[in-house]
Amino acid sequence: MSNVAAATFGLDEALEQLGLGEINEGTSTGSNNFGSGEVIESYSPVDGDLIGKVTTTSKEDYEKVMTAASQAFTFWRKVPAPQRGEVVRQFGEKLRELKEPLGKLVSYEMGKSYQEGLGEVQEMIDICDFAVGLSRQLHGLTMHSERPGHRMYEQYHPLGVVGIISAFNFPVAVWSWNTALAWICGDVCVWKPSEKTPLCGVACQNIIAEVLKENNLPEGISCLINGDYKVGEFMTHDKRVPLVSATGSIRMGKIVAQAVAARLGKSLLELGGNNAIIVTPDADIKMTVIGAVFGAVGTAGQRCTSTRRLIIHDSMYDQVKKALVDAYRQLRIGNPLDENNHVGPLIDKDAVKMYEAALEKVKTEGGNILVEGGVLTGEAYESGCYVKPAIVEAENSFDIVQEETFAPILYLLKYSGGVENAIAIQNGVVQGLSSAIMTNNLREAEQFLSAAGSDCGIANVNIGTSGAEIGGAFGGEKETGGGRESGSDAWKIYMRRQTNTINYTTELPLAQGIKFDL
Ligand code: UN1
Repeated sequence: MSNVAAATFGLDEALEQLGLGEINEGTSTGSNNFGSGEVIESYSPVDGDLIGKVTTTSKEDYEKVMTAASQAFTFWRKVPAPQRGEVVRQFGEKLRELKEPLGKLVSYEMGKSYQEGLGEVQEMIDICDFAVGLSRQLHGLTMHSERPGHRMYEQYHPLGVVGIISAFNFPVAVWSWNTALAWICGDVCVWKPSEKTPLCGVACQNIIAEVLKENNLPEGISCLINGDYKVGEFMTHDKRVPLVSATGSIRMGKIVAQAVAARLGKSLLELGGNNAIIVTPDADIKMTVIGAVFGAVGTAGQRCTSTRRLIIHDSMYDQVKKALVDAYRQLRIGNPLDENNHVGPLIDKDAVKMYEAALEKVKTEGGNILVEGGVLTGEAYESGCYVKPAIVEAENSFDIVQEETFAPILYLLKYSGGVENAIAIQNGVVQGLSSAIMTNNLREAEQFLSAAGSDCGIANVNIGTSGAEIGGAFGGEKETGGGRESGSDAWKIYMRRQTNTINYTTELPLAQGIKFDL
């Protein structure tokens, strides 16, 4: 960032507060990462400037990390869960103190608006609070034994080393969804953040490392590894990692799932979405427009939960179309740290190419461009990553509509007849993450939520597709991967269940009434 801009947005100070102050002069690995591999440079999509350099993890380094993590686990698993919760509480407190600088770094390195950067850190704070409460509740069931004088119950024990592979679009929150739960469950974590947002990874690692140090706890409870998919493969193929939690594309998820399954490990997958909002004749138009626009252009269309399709009843179609086009005219695109702007840049020039290719493709498939897209040029857009959010009238059957393009392109689809027709369109894609219906009609809403309704992991009424709260389980079906992170009982995947049967008599009766006398 230019010196003037850095001063305007307080970026240097933010980096300083996150322990990244010296980073421009050299490389940072984050504590407990022995990085001796190649160097990745992190360029900001906001202004194209180099923010810092991070050393990647070689196979040798990875072995050191795994030794530290495995040793830390033998200690951490014996710490009572509420005490582990206390450490997570302190981590949440540190995040409260550092919310602004971390939100700024997220915004500057990833490109989302500062408001959304702050929201992401808030999501981390929320999951810490949730995990603290949960640390006193990791309960199993008790059952009645069929044998006299026997007691049966189940309990949950920590799993071990949890591997986390996260994407650039939520460079800090998705890590914390996993770690906050894994830590209170007694696991230790090894994290490979996206190579597109490595400094966010180092910043988070610095924060938790300080909490661990203050509590005289082993550093290996939280480990960082850096690099591209090859570094991720160290974990997916490693038997010492019983659970790999991966967020990213469907393509990546299929590779991870197969590698982990080949060694009978567990994977938790949160992959692509192709999220739709159904707009019925009973929809509130104002709410629909706000929900759809935020869903489509928030994070420049790079959320897994971004709204990609609007399925509008033909009786409302022209009205909704007009309202959307009017709303898009008011969007301000520019530096995401400037709070006057609504939309920031895409993550990099490759993402811009994918956006352009998608717009070309939808035209050749017969789509009608309503709000023209395009790459912005000029001094304010010198990184080359700023694009105009586009709206296209299309058909659900178009190949490009069936794909998740990580960019602000909204497809308008029309339906007629009953809500079941809209639901069929909504379900007519391979992804199954988030979905929504805008309606004040109870019958339509309940039909959408019924077993014959939306097939997604998230189904909302009178709310857009993005912006889920941490209290619910987050994830989706079909090619979204089936995993659930964050709230509800998602914690169970981070633990192993053990069924215990205790005999307090002097006899040894066998189950199922089998006789076996000696
Ligand atoms: C993601 O895009 O991977 O529901 C996560 C949302 C956010 C999380 C998105 N709370 O939009």
